[in-house]
Amino acid sequence: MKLQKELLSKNWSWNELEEIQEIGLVKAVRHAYTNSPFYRQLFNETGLNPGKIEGKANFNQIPFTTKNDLRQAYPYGMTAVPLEKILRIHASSGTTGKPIVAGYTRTDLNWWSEAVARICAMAGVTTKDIAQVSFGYGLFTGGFGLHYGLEKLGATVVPFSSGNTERQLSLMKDFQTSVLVSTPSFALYMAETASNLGYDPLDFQLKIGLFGGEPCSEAMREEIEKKWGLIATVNYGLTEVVGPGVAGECPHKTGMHILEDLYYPEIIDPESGAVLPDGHSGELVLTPLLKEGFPVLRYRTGDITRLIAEKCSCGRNIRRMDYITGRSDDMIIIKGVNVFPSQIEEVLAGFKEVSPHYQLILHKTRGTIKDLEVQVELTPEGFTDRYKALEALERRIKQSLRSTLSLGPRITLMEPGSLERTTGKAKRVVEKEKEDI
Ligand code: DLL
Repeated sequence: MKLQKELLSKNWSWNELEEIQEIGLVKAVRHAYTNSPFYRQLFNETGLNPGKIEGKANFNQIPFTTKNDLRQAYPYGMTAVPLEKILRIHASSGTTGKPIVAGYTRTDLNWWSEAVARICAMAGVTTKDIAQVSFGYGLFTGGFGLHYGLEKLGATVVPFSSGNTERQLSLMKDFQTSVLVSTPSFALYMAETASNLGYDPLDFQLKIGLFGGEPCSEAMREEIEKKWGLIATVNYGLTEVVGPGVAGECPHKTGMHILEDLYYPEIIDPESGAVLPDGHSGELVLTPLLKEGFPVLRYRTGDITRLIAEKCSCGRNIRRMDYITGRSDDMIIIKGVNVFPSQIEEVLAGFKEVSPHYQLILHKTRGTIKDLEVQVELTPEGFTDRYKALEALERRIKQSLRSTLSLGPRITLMEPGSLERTTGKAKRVVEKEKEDI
């Protein structure tokens, strides 16, 4: 209980935060230059003197680090300590190319678990809670990251890992699990499965959802909250920076508080790289301040968001990041029109007849996208065998998408439950070459 109080009450004045960040940035640069082969080479090649970086004022002289840089450093080119000091390795899933390898020293594991504990406490988790971790345990940072954070907080942890939905549900009921830790799409899938198995999800003891690892639209959040009768909070993080434990919501749900004493956030224009002021939307760039094993400076996350500086009603001074509206690299260009999957999701959320389950099929001919198909599932209430009603719904969705995107994609309405569910991150975009159609 004492630790939870400490974690919750951890608040800084603006001046204190400023000082922590100024000192932290100088130390992070010094450590990276002195110990990371990658940064030594970067500073030497660009002729930038790391000793001249005095903090925020001239921090933007440091070139960005990209996913590609990390891939090229595979496996240990970013490691800034002797390998024997690395106690654990995680890696990004990396469907294409080499994965990104993240090595953690004992110090890293300590501050990381405390960071995650703070995110959990911020969402309202206490030592009295029983938390079921339904993220995969393995190279993915979600399972172990949340596990050690929750343990540090003092909650009771059920390390279930992902998959095996029926058994998850039965233990969740028997153990009186009060906190569900998963991707939002898996939380929704679990609720559906519970109903299909004849359980009423509202009979479970769930009170809080700690959801992360993928976007969660407001429609999806509402659906999860309604089905499970819990407060759904979202949290954000990425392997390259540490894993989960970068930012999370308090119960006011007005954006995710960034642990600014541990990470220095910047928002940049993804095209020009210019730093944008608070409130402007752009790509999030993060510099972890304490990272020892695998330091990164000005890492381009690819995630599009904005920083919110206004004080939150919870009293915390740290800034919030808004919900991710897309990734700079998930823009789809169809017939010269730029489309983000999140725009489509937002339009679909306006139709009560369709569920939050959707998939975008990019039909390609010799590598070029020729056609976009939006497959969307009807809700059980929206499902009907009246052809005319379905046709009219399809037309309304198409019109609405056309006015938002300037593009009228093909709409395919699917029966409830027909799109494939995953136990981890949902796959929203699927590419199909013509021969596959
Ligand atoms: O997903 C770390 C994590 C695990 C965060 C569990 C929260 C909970 P990666 O697999 O490296 O790490 O994927 C990182 O996932 O750059 C975002 O694009 C996306 N992402 C993560 N959290 C959110 C979120 C983990 N709350 C990538 N909202 C990031 C939207 C998210 N996107």
